[in-house]
Amino acid sequence: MIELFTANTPNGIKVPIALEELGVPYELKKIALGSADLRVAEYLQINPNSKIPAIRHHTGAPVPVTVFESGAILLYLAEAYGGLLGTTPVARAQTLSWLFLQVAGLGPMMGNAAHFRSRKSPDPYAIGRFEGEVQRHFDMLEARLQEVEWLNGEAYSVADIAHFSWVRSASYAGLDLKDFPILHAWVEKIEGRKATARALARLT
Ligand SMILES: N[C@@H](CCC(=O)N[C@@H](CS)C(=O)NCC(=O)O)C(=O)O
Repeated sequence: MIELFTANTPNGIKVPIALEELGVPYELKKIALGSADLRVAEYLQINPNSKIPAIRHHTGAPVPVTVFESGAILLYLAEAYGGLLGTTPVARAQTLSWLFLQVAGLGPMMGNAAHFRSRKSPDPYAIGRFEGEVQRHFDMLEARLQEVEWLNGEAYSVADIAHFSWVRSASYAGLDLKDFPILHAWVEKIEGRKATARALARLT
């Protein structure tokens, strides 16, 4: 059994979407961001970084497997349940490349863009820097999806799930998804998947 600690945020929705796609049952533990839940000793054993998402996988072994960081969890689940990774070495390598790009690139850039945009005294340099980086990532994704249907070039994967979760919230970084028609259509296609709908419904 998998316990999933998460919330309805861009990083938080990635894991339930993947679990629903893989058909893996999970016990949802909704965490209120900013609450003490993230800092209690039991949670720090699961994620010492005090963030969502995290999982505790009761595998039957004496000690459960704990995983934190959304990218690590997606990779763990894809390997454990045999899906969403790509079947050929070429596709698998592309899945890893685009997955790592999202967690190291688009996620932090959008998070910082949103942070600086929401400050009472906005810093034009910081906003310009992070919005510019987000624009660059969106342009890169638009170009990639002009060439392939899914980011790994083979099939829907954890790389799509990771990017989808942030791209659908383009407005956080002052962008309008309608300015990226291919990316927009890709987001609508993922929103239309039954697994996505089930995951989002459980979180609201
Ligand atoms: N790099 C982490 C980022 C996780 C993260 O920033 N989570 C946010 C929500 S999207 C959070 O837990 N915020 C609560 C807090 O910082 O107190 C990942 O990809 O999992």
